[in-house]
Amino acid sequence: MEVLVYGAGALGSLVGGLLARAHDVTLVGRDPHMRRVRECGLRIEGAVEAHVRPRALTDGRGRSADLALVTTKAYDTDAAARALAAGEYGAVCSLQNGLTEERLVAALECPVFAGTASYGARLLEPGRVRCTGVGEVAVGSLAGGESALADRAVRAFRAAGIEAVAAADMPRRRYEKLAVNAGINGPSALARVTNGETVEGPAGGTAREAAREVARVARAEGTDLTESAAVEALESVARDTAANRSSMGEDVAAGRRTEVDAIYGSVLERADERGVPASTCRTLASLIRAWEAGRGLRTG
Ligand code: KPL
Repeated sequence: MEVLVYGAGALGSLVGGLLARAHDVTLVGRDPHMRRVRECGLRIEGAVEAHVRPRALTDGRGRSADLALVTTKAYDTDAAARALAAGEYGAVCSLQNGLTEERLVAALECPVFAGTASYGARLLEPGRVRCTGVGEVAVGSLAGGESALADRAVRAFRAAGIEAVAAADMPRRRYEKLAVNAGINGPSALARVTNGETVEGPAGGTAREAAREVARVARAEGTDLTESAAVEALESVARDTAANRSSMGEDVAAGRRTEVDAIYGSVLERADERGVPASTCRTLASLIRAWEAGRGLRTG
């Protein structure tokens, strides 16, 4: 199968690299990482080891593939959508944080799937990615239910040795992932602690309340996610990734823009539309946005 991975950061490089063990893979990312992959291949280390030679491009416009995976930061979704709209794909699947798929649907004519990936990944240096935890990729239709195309994507992941499931309950999974991100990412970035310390330490109450708020928003939107299920998912991810720093924690530590709008913005937009109180998510969003504004990282 031909697969294009748009956004060769840590997760995109790991998933794309693993897929390259069985498929014809094109990574789209930035130099110097792409240059090194072109020259020396991509080395995967840690929980899975491999050395693969995917195609590596810095411009992904006008390409074609059976499947495109979008793994950019959520704030780059519109740029990814524009580039993909200039090409031809059998299906597009997002593996991003936040509720980004609707923006892809608006820009693309091919089927768009939602995906979640619980593999841990860290980019060590150009051309080298570490797998910090073997997880699972879930692919499913945005509206829920079975889909032959999603099944095909799942078979492609499995053929490359990636744990993958077709998720008929994708609407619930998307909100569960959003609850985990809302619970871990903001508190861990503000307190500068690991995922485990976020949920088990003094910020644990804040993390759990943020996850519960997302569950209330999900239910107001017609998706059946209970508060206890959201908290259980939060605790389980925090346990499985206890020693890791969240992506927002890494962004803040590196002085980079965060995914605050895609994570908390998505929650607050829907909470406001439905009249659901979400004071914890609102506070976390305002603090992260204040941090970004103080560093000139916000445009609006
Ligand atoms: O997705 C994540 C992130 O860091 O962005 C996890 C590890 C699940 C924490 O929210």
